[in-house]
Amino acid sequence: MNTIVGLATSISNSAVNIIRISGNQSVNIIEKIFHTNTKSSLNPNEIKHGFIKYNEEVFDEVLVSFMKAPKSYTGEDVIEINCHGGILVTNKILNLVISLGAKLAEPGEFTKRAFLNGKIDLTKAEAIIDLIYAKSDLELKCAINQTTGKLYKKLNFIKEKIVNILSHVEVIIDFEDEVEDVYKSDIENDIIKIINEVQEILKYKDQGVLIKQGIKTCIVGKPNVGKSSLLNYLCNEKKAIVTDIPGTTRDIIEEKVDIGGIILNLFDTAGIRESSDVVESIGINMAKDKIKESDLIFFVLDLTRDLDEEDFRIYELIKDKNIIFLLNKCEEINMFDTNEIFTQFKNSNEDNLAKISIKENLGFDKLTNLIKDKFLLSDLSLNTESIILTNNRHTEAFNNCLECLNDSLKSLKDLMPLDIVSIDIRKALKYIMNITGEDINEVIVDNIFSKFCIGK
Ligand SMILES: Nc1nc2c(ncn2[C@@H]2O[C@H](COP(=O)(O)OP(=O)(O)OP(=O)(O)O)[C@@H](O)[C@H]2O)c(=O)[nH]1
Ligand SMILES: [Mg+2]
Repeated sequence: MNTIVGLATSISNSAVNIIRISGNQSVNIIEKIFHTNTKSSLNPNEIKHGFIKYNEEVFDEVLVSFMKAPKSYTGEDVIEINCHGGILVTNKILNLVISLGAKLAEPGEFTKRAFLNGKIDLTKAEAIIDLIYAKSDLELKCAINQTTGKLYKKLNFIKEKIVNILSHVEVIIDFEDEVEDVYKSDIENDIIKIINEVQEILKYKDQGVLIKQGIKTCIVGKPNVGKSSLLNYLCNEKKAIVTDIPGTTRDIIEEKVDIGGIILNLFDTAGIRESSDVVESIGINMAKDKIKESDLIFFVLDLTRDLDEEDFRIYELIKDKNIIFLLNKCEEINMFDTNEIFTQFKNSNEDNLAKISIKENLGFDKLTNLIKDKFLLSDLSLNTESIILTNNRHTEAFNNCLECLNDSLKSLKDLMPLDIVSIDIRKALKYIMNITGEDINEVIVDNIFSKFCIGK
């Protein structure tokens, strides 16, 4: 494999930049350009002070470290040059290293080499991408769990169990006619145990998707209840126009916000009412479409006005969705109370309702808890023991594995020949090995690493 070079830090004017070189030419290249006053050469796991110099030109004063193969991130000889963080100086050193034979690294190429050299499995590599791009505490927690190898250990455990079942099945295949039912029932029990393990891992898959992609949340209500004020409050910025004129918002305004470590993809919509205004009506129809594709609806009601037909009509549009009722402007004189809400809107209850005041910053802790409870995220934020699948590739493979295990169990119960049973168990094993990258095609590997940033 050729030697690669990349910038491990971002290219901007900063205190320090780190240029990383990996491959069997790294030491050769650095020896040509690194000059130090000390007599000893660059030893593994040591940082040395000196200058980058070539053809009498001094490029920069630097610190250089050396990690010798296989004890490095990539498993190859790795050199890191800590240079000053100027864009020009960094680029000059980078180009110098390239001119001496290194190739500019592709995005993710360092980590891909770590994987190909057996330093990490694919789940850890993917966790590193997730860690870099995590947008919320919960997402970060899931990624860290995965980098520590929790998922990998579980996968190995399942793999071992499946291999055991498979050898058991194959040993008795040849003697099938004489095999006593007790052996078959042993196999059946073992398969059931693995099915339970896989189901346990898949338990929080929906939460995983929400943690990674955010909860699509549509703010809905009649005009002037405070929908845009809510969006602005939650994203801590004046993104949407707020006025006391009903019908202010027309377009849908989208913002990502973090509420208590959970990401919401928030949509502010036009207040829904009968309107003869062409532009407003288009906005209202867009709001109705957005409702359909949302995971959660914030139904905003205005406590300073009586409930009316407009509120009831909107409820008809959203009643089958996941709703949180937000009774806004609670710091003012309230024209109705929660009991009236419970009477008028049949899906409402204490667990999906909060009185809030955007003006006085009231009720938002309750709102955070309601969201967590609704999506079973409260347990997860406390319980770091659970494996939460946030990666679609893993979820899909586990689902396929489960299907194969169920098929094998069915064949066994239907008294099918054992080689049929073993085909499905083999397939299940393949899916597990697919997740760790032990059995995976090259195109998928390239695709995974292309999502990395440059220099990682
Ligand atoms: N007293 C009080 N007024 C509020 C509160 N939240 C919002 N308002 C006011 O309510 C009015 C309407 O706010 P908006 O956020 O524009 O309402 P909207 O629901 O987006 O209205 P449309 O875009 O017309 O559908 C503004 O005058 C806000 O200042 C609150 O908590 N208390
Ligand atoms: Mg608005």
